[in-house]
Amino acid sequence: MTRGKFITFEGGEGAGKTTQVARLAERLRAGGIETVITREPGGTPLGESIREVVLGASPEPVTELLLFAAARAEHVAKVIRPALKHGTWVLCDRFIDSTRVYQGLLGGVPGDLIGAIEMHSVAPTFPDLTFVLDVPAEEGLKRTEARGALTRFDAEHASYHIKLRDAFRQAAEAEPERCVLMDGGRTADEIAADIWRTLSTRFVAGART
Ligand code: Z5A
Repeated sequence: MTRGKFITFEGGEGAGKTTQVARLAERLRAGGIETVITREPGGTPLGESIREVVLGASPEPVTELLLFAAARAEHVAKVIRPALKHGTWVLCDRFIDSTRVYQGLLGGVPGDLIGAIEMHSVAPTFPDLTFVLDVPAEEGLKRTEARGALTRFDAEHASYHIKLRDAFRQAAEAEPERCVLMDGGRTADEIAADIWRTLSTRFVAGART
């Protein structure tokens, strides 16, 4: 059985990750590729419980790191790895780059601690491809405000969102083989077409599309 592909979507609030995950899943399924959509924090019953706790409180960055890592370890072991082994493609809304950015680059948790935890909670199941959706902070905020129901992250002031955007760009630049920085300021249709083009180019040899 050919291993499925593991594709993650990253970016600041309102970048359009959830929208693009749904678009890509629809297209893959239409092409006969079994596809699972999942998200972080979450993805398992325990992970969803951790999501409620961590998004509802304001823990220290290191506490957040450990909570996100606990959710991720369960998610990788119980959902992502088995699906990939079965040949299913996995599309995940946020993953390791969110931790590297929010808890690491913005929260000040040392990168070597984050890396060590990844080795035990994720390795060797790293994403094959990561789309980092890049939108100006004010555009992302406008979108989340229009949608309502802000999280404590959304409610941070504008300067935080500018730093957040820069940090995601930095995270993408650190792993250019895996991460593709996408202009998320275009229409959802344009972004979806670009994602499909990139995916087709990357996986053309192994894809069953
Ligand atoms: N977090 C962390 O700190 N560390 C970690 O390791 C992990 C997470 C895994 C989870 O938030 C929070 O957890 C997150 C970081 C932290 N911070 N926040 N907030 P979440 O999952 O609840 O929220 P989110 O990931 O930011 O999702 P979001 O705000 O829903 O954004 P999105 O998924 O990128 O966007 P969307 O839902 O697709 O679109 C937002 C709105 O814009 C919606 O009304 C769309 O219809 C609209 N939209 C989408 N695309 C477009 C385009 N292209 N043009 C115009 N409008 C659009």
